[in-house]
Amino acid sequence: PANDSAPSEYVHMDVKNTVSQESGSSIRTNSVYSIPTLAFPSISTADFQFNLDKASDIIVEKVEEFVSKLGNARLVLVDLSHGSKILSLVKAKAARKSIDSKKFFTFVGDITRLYSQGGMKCNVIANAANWRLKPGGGGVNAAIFSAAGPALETATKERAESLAPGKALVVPLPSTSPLSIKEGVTHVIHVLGPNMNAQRPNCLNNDYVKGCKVLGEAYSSLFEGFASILS
Ligand code: AR6
Repeated sequence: PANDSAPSEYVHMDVKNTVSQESGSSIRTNSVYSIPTLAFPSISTADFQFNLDKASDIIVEKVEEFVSKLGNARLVLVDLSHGSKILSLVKAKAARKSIDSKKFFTFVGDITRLYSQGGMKCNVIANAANWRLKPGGGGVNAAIFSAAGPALETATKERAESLAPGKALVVPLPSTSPLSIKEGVTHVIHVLGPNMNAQRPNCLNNDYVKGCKVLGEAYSSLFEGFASILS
């Protein structure tokens, strides 16, 4: 299969819905691809070196808490490779809960190319940001700022100068941004997670009591930010 969990299942599900709702011939109709969807990376687990097992517990807990409050909207955890440990952990743990697999699933792909390469339109994407809300630095932050072009930095600056750990910032993406034009992204939500990497600012020095609290707050802020776009 081309992907980690859902594609064939959810595409089949979408095809059925589309045909019954619209008697449409193409599966690439707007109704299918405009299901409000938040794609998010695993916050803090790469450059910020947060423990994957603990992070996966928090992701599943927060998804379970929010997914039922989001109407027909979907949450999708994204990572770059089929070997992603965080995707495997989250998939396994989510399967043991009664989380609706149409509303939450994992997906392998570049978060800046989910529609053009993965065929999955996600109107909102989350970024694992740095506290200065600056481009670069590697990881998903560098990829998103680069794909979005300078419009994202300008739109971000208009809203905030910095971000505290556990907080999220919703930024509407100008329609001139390549991420809007090519991928259908309307908003980027910057999230700052807890940092366990001594080479990065505000290192928590393995304090996982604090770290788990801050990571939980980060996902709550992210999902509340997504809900605010939907309402
Ligand atoms: N598409 C999807 N997932 C990705 C992509 C991508 N293009 N690139 C990385 N990931 P990280 P953090 C996954 O390090 O740990 C930056 O320098 C990656 O495999 O981006 O929160 C910022 O400026 C991992 O699962 O974020 C901050 O200083 C997840 O995204 C710092 O890193 C998060 O990895 C934040 O570190």
